[in-house]
Amino acid sequence: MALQRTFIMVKPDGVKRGLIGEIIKRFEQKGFTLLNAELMTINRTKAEYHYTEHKDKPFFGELVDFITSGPVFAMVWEGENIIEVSRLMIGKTSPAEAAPGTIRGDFANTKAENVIHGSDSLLSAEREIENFFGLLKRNIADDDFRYEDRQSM
Ligand code: IDP
Repeated sequence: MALQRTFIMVKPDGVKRGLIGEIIKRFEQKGFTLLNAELMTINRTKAEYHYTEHKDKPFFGELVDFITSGPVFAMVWEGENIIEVSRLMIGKTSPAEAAPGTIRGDFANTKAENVIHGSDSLLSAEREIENFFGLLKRNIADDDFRYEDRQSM
């Protein structure tokens, strides 16, 4: 088991549809710890850097247009094997393949506007957290206020 941090973002369609609370609820119920969160509208530079691995894909322009079209809810979550587990909770990219019970399986209708982003590796998580929150910004959650502590409250 490995304690990991990941970057999770409710995309503009998810924010507009009022899914922030539902998504936070699922991550909290799973026992993960929210370390930082902010509602923000990102510029094209931040969006292009975030999706840099897709810069040569035909849908890149459309993807950057979409992700900058309204506020996103950016979050840092921590938990055991959270990179792999959160990807399972999110579900496959395409709504036709996303299993019922996953976030995309339950809420997404299109491949482009699919409600939520989650880092796919430790390296991506580190890069994405830095892009959205910066290296120096302190985590909001206190080190001594973790899931384990809440169990006894
Ligand atoms: P992921 O979000 O499940 O990791 P990626 O393949 O990394 O999926 O793609 C990043 C995002 O790009 C997707 O979540 C989706 O919003 C968008 N995207 C992926 N494939 C397509 C496509 O074929 N058309 C339009 N948008 C796409």
